[in-house]
Amino acid sequence: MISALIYVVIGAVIFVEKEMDTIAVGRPNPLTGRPSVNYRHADFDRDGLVDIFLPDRVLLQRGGEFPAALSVPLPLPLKKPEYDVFDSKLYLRTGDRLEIHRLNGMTWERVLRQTIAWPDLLPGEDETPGETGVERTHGTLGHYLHDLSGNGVPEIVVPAADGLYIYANEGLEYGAKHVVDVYPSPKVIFPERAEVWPAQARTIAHPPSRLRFRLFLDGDSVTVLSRSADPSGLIRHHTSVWLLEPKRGYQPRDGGPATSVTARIPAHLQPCRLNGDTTPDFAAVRSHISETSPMPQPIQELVLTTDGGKTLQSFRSRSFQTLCVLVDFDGDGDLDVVVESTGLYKGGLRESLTRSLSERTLTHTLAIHLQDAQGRFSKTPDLVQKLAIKLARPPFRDGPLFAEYQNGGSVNITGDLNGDGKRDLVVRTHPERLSIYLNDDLAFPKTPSRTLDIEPGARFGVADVDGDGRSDIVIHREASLESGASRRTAVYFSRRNAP
Ligand SMILES: [Ca+2]
Ligand SMILES: [Ca+2]
Ligand SMILES: [Ca+2]
Ligand SMILES: [Ca+2]
Repeated sequence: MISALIYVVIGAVIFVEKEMDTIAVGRPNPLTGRPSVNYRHADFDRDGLVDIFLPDRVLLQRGGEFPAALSVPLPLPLKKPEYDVFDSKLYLRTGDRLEIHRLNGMTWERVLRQTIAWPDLLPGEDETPGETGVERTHGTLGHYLHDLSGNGVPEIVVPAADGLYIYANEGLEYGAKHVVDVYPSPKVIFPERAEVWPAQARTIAHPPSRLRFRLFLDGDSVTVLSRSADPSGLIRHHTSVWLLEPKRGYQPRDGGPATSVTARIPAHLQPCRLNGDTTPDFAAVRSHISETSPMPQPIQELVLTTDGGKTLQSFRSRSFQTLCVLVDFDGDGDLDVVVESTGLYKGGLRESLTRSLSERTLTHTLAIHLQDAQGRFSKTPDLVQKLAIKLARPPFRDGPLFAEYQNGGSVNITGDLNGDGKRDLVVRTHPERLSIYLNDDLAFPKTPSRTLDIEPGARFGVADVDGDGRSDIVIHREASLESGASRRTAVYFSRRNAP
């Protein structure tokens, strides 16, 4: 990790650049705006500063920096352990073993090592080496520690085919498992029609059953979300909330779960959380090519409901795929709708073609529809920002930059760069420039607050790398095979510009 320092000043924000090749930031979840990252945060050395938890090492923080000398490899007793962290302690689940380590200075001190019979892997969980045939030697970051009993010591929860396996800490070690059955009943899938002739072809298939649901743990409650199909092709979502009783072997409280069922909604809508109330929300974004106009045009449509499917709201725009359609733009805790549209197809066929063949600048519009306290999204946008995105060549002849634009990779509204709770905008407005627009009282300035340089071949992401509540900008430069250089990642840490 080479640490180069570049200070870039924008208003109340300074960017400090660091080379951090171990950090990877991918596309955000389009329905939450949360970036996908290869790390988590935890304070392993208990100094009150957030450290970076990677699948093979911990990067300790010292005053906003992650010095190379304070990169601590994770203990690796066997191949592929699943790591988790609770209260600064590192847990390793592997083979038939559990270990707990604590960081003492720069060394891991083992505080527990015991054998445990873990349940068999669920079908579909991969145990085989990757496609390259090279077995992965480092571990993965898991989420199996949950403090169900609320006593400050986590239970280990592992979903298995026959129920939820819960292992509780019983003083020195983790004790016997408790199998808790909170799963919905499996549905029978009827087999294809069987041949009756010739006799050799006759077989009786045992109808396979299928179980598909989602589980959420929160304190001592387990929420199970499952769906049932309707002859109409629509779907009902069922929610069961079980309360576990740690004192009774973690069995669910008598009287069964609290249940609710949604109205019938289109099958492609996914459960998500759009606001803080207890009614489940659903949303989906879909893209298709409209053939009704002389020139085929990309259309994106967002459909969502915040009242359990009773009413649907939809937003449709002429747009390629966008990065994210829901973010909490104003920081009130409720997600707001982002509608982007491209100016590439404006006007008639002739104008669109001329633009594709000869113009290097794309016009792009971003519109925000805020969610109100009743869970409704405003019909007319609360904010409209027009952007000009310059490519290296006209779209028809452009390569990677137009492809990036079509993938939604040029415009990112998921970050909060100055930590005020309001989303800020990062746009590649030029092949070699990122423009940053700070959200000032729910408005963006016409010209960027500041710009950062970026190579044409690099891609950018936005995520809070150091866990200070301010999003940082991450630039990944792809490796060039000829030069033999490995991928290089620069993190532009957002810092408060102290007067
Ligand atoms: Ca720390
Ligand atoms: Ca909001
Ligand atoms: Ca902000
Ligand atoms: Ca940050």
